[in-house]
Amino acid sequence: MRLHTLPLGLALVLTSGVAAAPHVSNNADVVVPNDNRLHAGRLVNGVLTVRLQARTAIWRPEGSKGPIITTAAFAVEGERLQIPGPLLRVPAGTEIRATVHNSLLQPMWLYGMGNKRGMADSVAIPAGEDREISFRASEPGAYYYAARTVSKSVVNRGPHDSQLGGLIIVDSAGVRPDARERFFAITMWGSQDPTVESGINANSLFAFNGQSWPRSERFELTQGDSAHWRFVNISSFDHPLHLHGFYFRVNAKGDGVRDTLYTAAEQRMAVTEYVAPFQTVALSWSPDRSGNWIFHCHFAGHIAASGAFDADRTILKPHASGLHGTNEHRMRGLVLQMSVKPRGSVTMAGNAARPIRLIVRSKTKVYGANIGYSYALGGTPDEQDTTMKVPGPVLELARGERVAINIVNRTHENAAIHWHGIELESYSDGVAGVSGEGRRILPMIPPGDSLTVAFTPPRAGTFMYHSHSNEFQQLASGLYGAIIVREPGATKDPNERLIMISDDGPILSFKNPKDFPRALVNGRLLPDTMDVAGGVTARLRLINIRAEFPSDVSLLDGDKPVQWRIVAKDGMTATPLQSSARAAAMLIAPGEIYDLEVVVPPGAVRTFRVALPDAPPHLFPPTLLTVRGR
Ligand SMILES: [Cu+2]
Repeated sequence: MRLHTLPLGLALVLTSGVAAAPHVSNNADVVVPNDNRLHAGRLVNGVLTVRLQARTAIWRPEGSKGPIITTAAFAVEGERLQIPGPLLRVPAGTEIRATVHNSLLQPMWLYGMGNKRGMADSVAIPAGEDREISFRASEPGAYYYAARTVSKSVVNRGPHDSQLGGLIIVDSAGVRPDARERFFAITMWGSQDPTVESGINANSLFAFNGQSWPRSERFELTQGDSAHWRFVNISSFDHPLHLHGFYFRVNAKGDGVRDTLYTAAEQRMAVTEYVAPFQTVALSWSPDRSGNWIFHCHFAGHIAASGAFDADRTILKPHASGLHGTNEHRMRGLVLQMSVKPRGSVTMAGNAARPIRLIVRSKTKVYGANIGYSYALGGTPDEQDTTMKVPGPVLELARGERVAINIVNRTHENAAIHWHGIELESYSDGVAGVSGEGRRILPMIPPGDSLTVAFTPPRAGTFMYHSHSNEFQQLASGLYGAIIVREPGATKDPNERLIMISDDGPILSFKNPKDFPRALVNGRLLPDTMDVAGGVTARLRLINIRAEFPSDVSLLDGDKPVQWRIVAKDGMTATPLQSSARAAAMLIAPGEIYDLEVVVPPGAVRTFRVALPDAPPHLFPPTLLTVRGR
């Protein structure tokens, strides 16, 4: 089963929330965020006994200053409610005997507690009643339980039901669990607000373990440590999870029914991993550089600052929402911060660096009435071009050659640039208020100002740069470009081509998915024909930097996918298993990068198709690029 969110899904989720009757709570229960370090219940002689209860309470995912949300959640009976719900963690083979009490005013359907696991099991619990559930946790892995009341589907749950769920972690029998391993539930709360243009209630937000940035958990690591993180996505949305500065290894992936632990040959390295609703993923990574770093969802709306959805996008004036008037990055939602202490002395690279001047501009009435942005290289004719053309210039870098990039902000608001996928020093990483260490923290670049950052790319491959400020608007409206790092002395391969997928302007409203921006390919809705040498291997460097949407991409002969090979993912050389020839059709999420090899015979014509997943083509026309073998 493939589950996506999608624009359509979003509309559905928010709509299903409107009809939800508010549950009235008799007590002043306040939810406790659950960091999933302590498990619930009593384990005796291979049986875990636990009593759970669903109630309604107040949730403050951003602490005492943020939104006050009333929602249903789970508790250990008689204790305070938790988001996510109490952790059930047992060795494989354990029998779990749960008594679940439904203290809500509606009947509840509970999923994931049963021998079949995931959506395959459900139990109905009438309002005010108990059910006893017994099942065996037979297979090691990460799973979930999740419930719905007024929502028709547990996958597309409305706001009131959206926090009804928790993690089930099954450890291998006889193996001492790794105490360093951490577990994260991803949840979302959101509802409609028909009085604002975006249609989204300004309190809508996403959370890791019940907390939204800047309240989400902070991690202290030391250079050379390793972190082992499992994510269980019990939100109705997909999330491309992105790590700054380092690669992570993907160790396991699951769907709630089965958790597949990868063999050494199946493990893969990435900086962005796409997690569909009710999927699970196990990642590990090791910081070999010190400083502050973030791990976040690459959907701009899932880390959007308060006020971002309904900002005025027509006037070149910083508005009053607080989006721009700060030296910090006012993200919110799915962001974790890690601070890595140096081990021993820190050696910084020298100052000799190739200078690059990168200018950031903005202009009104580029996307209809709305502002457009673009990058231009200083000293090139593009600097005089005021059409705000996209993508930005390709930055051609050499492995091991230090570059010093002077970022010149000629826009009307703060600027910050992230060098996505590059293993660099923290300060240069581009997250204002976070990147850097000690007292040397990267600031925002205010309008009219400039800042120089330097880094030495250690790896040849395809990467990108993009805005890390007001992303919900700036990513969809022009601030992105490719980085190609080559081996020292290597010249451009005549058979390589760049395919960059982006947005044709900002998302103004979620009310009508038909109004969503379409996908641009290399800055065009109707891209020029791309000629490649016939009969020889061409390398396609494919990047998705849409703000909010994954893309189904395929290379078609007529309507049938041809074969291609994935030779790199996120700039890292692919494993032998990844790079075997396969049908040329896959999903690429925002923040993902693939290098693909394909052969187009002489005289043959292929179509590179970029479509919104699971969306009817007559409402969401795909963007088509003709590729011709010469
Ligand atoms: Cu997300």
